[in-house]
Amino acid sequence: AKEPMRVLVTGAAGQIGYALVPMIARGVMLGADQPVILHMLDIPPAAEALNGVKMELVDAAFPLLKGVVATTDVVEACTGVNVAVMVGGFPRKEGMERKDVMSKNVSIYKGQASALEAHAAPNCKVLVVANPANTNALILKEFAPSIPERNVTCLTRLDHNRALGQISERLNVQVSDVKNVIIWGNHSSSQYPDVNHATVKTSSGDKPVRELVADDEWLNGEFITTVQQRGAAIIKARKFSSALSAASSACDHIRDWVLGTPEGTFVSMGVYSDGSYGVPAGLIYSFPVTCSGGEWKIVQGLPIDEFSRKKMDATAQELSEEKALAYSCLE
Ligand code: NAX
Repeated sequence: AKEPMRVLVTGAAGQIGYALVPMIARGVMLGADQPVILHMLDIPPAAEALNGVKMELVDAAFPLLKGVVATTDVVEACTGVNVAVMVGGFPRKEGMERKDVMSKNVSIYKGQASALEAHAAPNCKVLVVANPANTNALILKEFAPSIPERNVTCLTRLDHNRALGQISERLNVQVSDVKNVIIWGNHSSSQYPDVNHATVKTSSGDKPVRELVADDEWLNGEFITTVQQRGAAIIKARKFSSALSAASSACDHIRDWVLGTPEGTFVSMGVYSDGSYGVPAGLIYSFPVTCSGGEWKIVQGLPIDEFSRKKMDATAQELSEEKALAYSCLE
């Protein structure tokens, strides 16, 4: 039998946490043969709720779940973890300035970076979900210099999956037959959902999405805005933000990273830019990646047209501004 892996979920008493921890305990994230020990962190006002989640995990009697740590102590939470899913953060409240929200999150991510650096297992893989996800991940990377930069990522897989979902609905095909959409850039409404390399599996082989949809106006317009604005549409409908889809895509992100992407398929991950595709190095930016042996690699050599170039640059620009704002909070 495999040794259990320790998985940290911060913000575990929140709504994404509530959807995510049972998925992890059922093997959705790391595989049906991989035992797990869950480490759940939240802040003192949520301690009682967190304990309630722990009670439910016990009650669910998950065969793969070999232990649960529920704590408000960041050091205890981070100790020995192999995977860290950072869902906790400070949400933007009505009337708050961008800088104030940024400042709260910078201080949270700076502190949690140090705890992970000092106490996590070597080679711990980190996924930041909490917004502003790319910039929180960047701060975490900066303040955990001994964690390899390739190990710090942020979630844009939800946006990626939303794009697959929109194409599948439009063409009335199975979502599992659609692949290779790309989310470029920030997990914000400036992101660029790109279908130029996406295909659909048909009885006569893989066909380009552009050819099958045959409506560039929709693909360059409503499709993009629907994906960009999907989070807001969910809030409007549900009165709460996306939780089950966020949790599911966080599992997809880690599973593909650890266990690999299928041959010929790429996925979107927010990773530390090395300057690929003319994206400024030193930003956490969402790229198309393939994964193998526990490592991601940016897909190289995709042709980029002028329309895409502009959108990729605009979201990079927004990330550079967020980075500057985050750094100004450190002064
Ligand atoms: P909730 O407010 O339900 O839960 C957040 C939890 O984090 C709360 O229990 C809170 O007590 C806890 N928390 C706050 N500060 C903490 C700290 N310093 N350490 C540990 N825990 C702390 O929000 P939820 O709907 O679960 O969303 C969580 C985060 O995910 C938000 O930042 C949200 O914006 C972000 N999202 C990111 C998505 C993505 O695709 N990257 C999509 C979904 C979601 O909107």
